[in-house]
Amino acid sequence: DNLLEDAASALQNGMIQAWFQPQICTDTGRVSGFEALARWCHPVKGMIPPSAFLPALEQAGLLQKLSQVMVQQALTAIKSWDAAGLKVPSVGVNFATDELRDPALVNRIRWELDRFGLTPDRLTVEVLETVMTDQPDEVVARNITALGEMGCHIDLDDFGTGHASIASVRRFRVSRIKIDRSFVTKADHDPEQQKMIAAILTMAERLDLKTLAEGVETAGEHAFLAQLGCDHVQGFGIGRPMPFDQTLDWVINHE
Ligand code: G
Ligand code: G
Ligand code: MN
Ligand code: NA
Repeated sequence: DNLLEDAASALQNGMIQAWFQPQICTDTGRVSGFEALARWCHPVKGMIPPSAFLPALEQAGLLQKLSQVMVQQALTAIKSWDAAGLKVPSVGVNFATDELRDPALVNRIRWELDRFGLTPDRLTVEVLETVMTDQPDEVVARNITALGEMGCHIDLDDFGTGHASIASVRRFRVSRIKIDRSFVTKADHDPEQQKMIAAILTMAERLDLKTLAEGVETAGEHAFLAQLGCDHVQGFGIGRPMPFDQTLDWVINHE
């Protein structure tokens, strides 16, 4: 249909862009990274969110092309921040399970990093918890492990909503879990939320996993998470996803 064709040509024509949402280290208050999020800037309809066009790209078989574009834009952003003397350790890119099935994925990412002259630790690969079942797809498992061994950070996205086994979290060398925002909402005053977050943070610490809380909207939530030792925070209360050209001022004003 129309959306399918439009989304495909938007991707080919560079109309789908990475926006960047900041992530903060709770200890130092400094920027620890950005998450790259796809945005379709439509000339007539305005900004179209991923929920509206990801299924179309998937149907068109273009998810691999999307992650290629997102990685390139993420690495371009890092080069610009570096050139401006801003410290942004790493950028996260989201990978759908289908994209992780690509046998050429690891070589392509290695090639892109080389081309940009960047070390693998500058790229964080975000994978969904649903990928990490007890019987993961062999290619997917091999790709994630190889990316981790190469030196990329592996973020487990939406943690707490899926069914990742602890065994697979370790086997895949996950570096950090992103605690889903459903746990973070009202975490400054709701005792049930606080219990679950405390349990997740304790588990992560015992397993040597870093932690990031998603969907942090209030100063109270931020303070509670910092107090419990959550390593990083991300959310509208810190900064909304923004186009690249706003990120430099954002980092300068923040630091
Ligand atoms: O940006 P927003 O909150 O609307 O994102 C909605 C969903 O789309 C999130 O689950 C996010 O992970 C996903 N998403 C955003 N950008 C990308 C992308 O470049 N690739 C993939 N596979 N998913 C993305
Ligand atoms: O699934 P993933 O974590 O990749 O999705 C990230 C999505 O969450 C993005 O679409 C982003 O716009 C959204 N998001 C980020 N911070 C907040 C927040 O503080 N509140 C809400 N409601 N959504 C957020
Ligand atoms: Mn994500
Ligand atoms: Na998430």
